Amino acid sequence: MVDQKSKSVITLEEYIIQSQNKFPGAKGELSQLLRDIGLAAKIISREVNKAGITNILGEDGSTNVHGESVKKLDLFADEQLISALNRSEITCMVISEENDGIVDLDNDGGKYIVYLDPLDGSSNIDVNVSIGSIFSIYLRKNTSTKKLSEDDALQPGLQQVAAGYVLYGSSTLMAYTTGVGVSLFTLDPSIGEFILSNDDIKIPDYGSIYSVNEGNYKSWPEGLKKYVKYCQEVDDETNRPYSARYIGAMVADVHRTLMKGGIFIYPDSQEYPNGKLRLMYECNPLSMIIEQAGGMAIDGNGRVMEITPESIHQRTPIFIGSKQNVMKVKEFLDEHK
Ligand code: AHM
Ligand code: MG
Repeated sequence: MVDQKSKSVITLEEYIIQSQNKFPGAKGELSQLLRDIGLAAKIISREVNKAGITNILGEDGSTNVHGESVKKLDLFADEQLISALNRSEITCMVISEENDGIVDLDNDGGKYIVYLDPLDGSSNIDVNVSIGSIFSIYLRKNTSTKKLSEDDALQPGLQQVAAGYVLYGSSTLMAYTTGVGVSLFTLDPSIGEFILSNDDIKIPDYGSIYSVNEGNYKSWPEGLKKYVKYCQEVDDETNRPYSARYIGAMVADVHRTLMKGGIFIYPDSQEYPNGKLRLMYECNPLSMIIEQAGGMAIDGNGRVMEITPESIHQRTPIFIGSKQNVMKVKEFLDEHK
């Protein structure tokens, strides 16, 4: 933890350097990588905030009011993040929701692999609701082989060396973990800097908010149907009925869960037998954040981060949030297997 008494305002850059100084011998590469992501986040945030004005919402190749051709915001975010990661030559490969295969950055000495969901919740863009960017960082497995392959990147979430997200909401914030707690920064647009707001954020052990797309109720597993009915029952002792909240952008729903407690669920269903959300660039990084904050993330059976991945875009069901809430839903799922 950084000594906050010595300084009232700490920027993301200062915080990363101070944190790195606690590990003598650290080469500063991961720190650089996090700073690069911070820079891309500021650029994306700027574009998100003027999306309506510049008509950036248009399809690829369309023309904005200034007669300039515009890109969809999710492709813009993808490009910004990849080019920021390419600056310092420490990332060898990127895997992104926007690209079918791996993106080889041609940095032969680069030892990091970065997974990205450049703009999560993109269906929210058109209606001015929160969206975010998610990242997950691994060390390259086979440094001896020159040619990069998906196999280098297929590692369980437990191997993540860092993970985090940027949320473009009523303000822009960035949360990340390197495996020693979760730090949260808020972007001050007047000075263009992320400012430390909390350097060891913890999720409440129990919360009374549940978050799931109830429109899919009919195709849910029986245990989940029963759990959601349980959430809606009246019981003063457990603060039920819970409130239902669903933004439709995982990063925003999970951020609220981190701050307020409760549970976010995207289950397996008849429509999506493996769930809808992506293991490598949605579920693993957000699971690492929530676990580092003291919460839990399971796929209905075991820990999300223990899943051995078989493909870079694979999906998984997820039940994530406050410990007591996740343990409760697991009881229901087990009972109705
Ligand atoms: P996206 O990354 O293409 O935006 O899709 C993933 C999003 C998640 O952010 C969100 O939790 C989920 O899809 C919402 O799905 P649904 O509309 O089925 O509830
Ligand atoms: Mg997404």
